[in-house]
Amino acid sequence: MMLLRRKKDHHSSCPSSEPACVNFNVANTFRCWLFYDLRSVIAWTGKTKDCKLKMERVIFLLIVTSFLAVGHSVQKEAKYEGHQVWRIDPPTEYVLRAAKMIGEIHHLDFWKDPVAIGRPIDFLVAPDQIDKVRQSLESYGITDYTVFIPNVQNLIDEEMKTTKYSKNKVMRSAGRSVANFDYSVYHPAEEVYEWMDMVVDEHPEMADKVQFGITYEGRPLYALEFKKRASINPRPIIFVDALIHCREWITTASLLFIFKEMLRNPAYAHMMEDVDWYFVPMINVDGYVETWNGDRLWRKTRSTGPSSVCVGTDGNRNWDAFWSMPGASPNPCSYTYHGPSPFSESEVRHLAAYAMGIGEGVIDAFISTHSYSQLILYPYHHTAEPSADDAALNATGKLMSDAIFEVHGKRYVYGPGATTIYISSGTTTDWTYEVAKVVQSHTYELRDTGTYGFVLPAEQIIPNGQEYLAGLVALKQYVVANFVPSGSGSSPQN
Ligand code: 0X9
Ligand code: ZN
Repeated sequence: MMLLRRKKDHHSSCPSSEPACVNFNVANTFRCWLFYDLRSVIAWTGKTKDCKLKMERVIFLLIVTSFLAVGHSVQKEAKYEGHQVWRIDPPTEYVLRAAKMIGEIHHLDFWKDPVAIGRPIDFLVAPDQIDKVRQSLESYGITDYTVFIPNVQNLIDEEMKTTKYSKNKVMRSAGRSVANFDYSVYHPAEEVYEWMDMVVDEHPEMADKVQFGITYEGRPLYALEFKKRASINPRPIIFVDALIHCREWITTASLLFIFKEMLRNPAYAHMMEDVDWYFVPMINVDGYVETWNGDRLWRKTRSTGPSSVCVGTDGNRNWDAFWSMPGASPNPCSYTYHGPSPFSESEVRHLAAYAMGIGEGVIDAFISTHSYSQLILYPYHHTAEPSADDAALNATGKLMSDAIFEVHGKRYVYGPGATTIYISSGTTTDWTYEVAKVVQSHTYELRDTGTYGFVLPAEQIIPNGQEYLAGLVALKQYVVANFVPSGSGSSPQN
């Protein structure tokens, strides 16, 4: 075993000649363990019988905990070993319907839902499902499908390599500032919290951190409010959220970059100058912690009902707007479970109350950030009927999509959620539109279109942030040009 191998150069780190029993402790013993073999350590500490017994007990504990730790990390790291993402390009309605049925039979995690003829369908297949799903597809005569991502675990491993999570915390925190924060890697929840603190510390003239609630597991929910105090009032308000689906890491990462640009890059000073911003970087914090420490592909909240065998509710099906209508599942084990009641989820309920506290019809635009597929979706999501503001929403969709295209040539398709992708009910932006009366309510689906899906390489954070920022600049210009001070005319037309 590697740990027991003697390393000549490090002898000095262990007490050598006549150590007193009182000198040894767990940390010291473990350090010595790295450089000495077990027998040497016992011999070193075993000068008295009493001392030897103590030492043996410590070593036993160390062995047990080491095995537990190794077992745990192996299990965690290997969770998606052999999992594949398969793609079908449905050529007919029949294949589309068959894919939906197969999804239900095998409880598949659709990364891209069956939507329309010619629109790719992506779904995750576990190793033990490969044969069964293949047989199901073949029984429906579907032989034309591709293994789009051959091993999801490889993507997760690559992603982990680029994070700085494993580095020493003290080193990572040293010299931290908004300017030198590393925007090109993903950051765990505690670092996002730290980033928020740095923002308010460094920009007291315009930034406030507001706790608007707590998560199911008791973590604080924070928003950053940016209001340039010296500027004219009232000004338009844009509200941006991220991470209601916690596996969509790019949502938070790109927005940290965007707000840094808006705070520090003179070219974007007008963003803070002309508009008040509300920014919620992590809604589903509990789920986000789970994606870092357990299941990288967790999507839902972490709540459990008293009678439920499955954990979590889909935060984007839990809003009190057309709740439990088609496009949401009553099954607690489903990826789109709508929860036991509207706003059952602490995170969703608090976010809604916070947004409503700003005022009905007061917020000029609300963006809920998701990934992936490169889409700008606006209400309605629960029905294919167009909303009363369809034309205005379509116009801003086009403005934003065109602006995004200019940056790196990425196409973001825009349109009503229900007809552009699929029907879903109880969503954030149907609620912000219908209940909070925010006309310009949009759901962004960031990069990519499926090559990496939810496990987007960190090197794409900044490019994706740059194009999303261009979309926000276009939206901000529209909002400023059409601004009518609150309560007088900026609510939906219905
Ligand atoms: O299904 C969702 O909640 C969103 N897609 S995701 O892959 N990020 O989960 C899309 C919701 C937007 N609206 C409609 N589905 N109509
Ligand atoms: Zn999502």
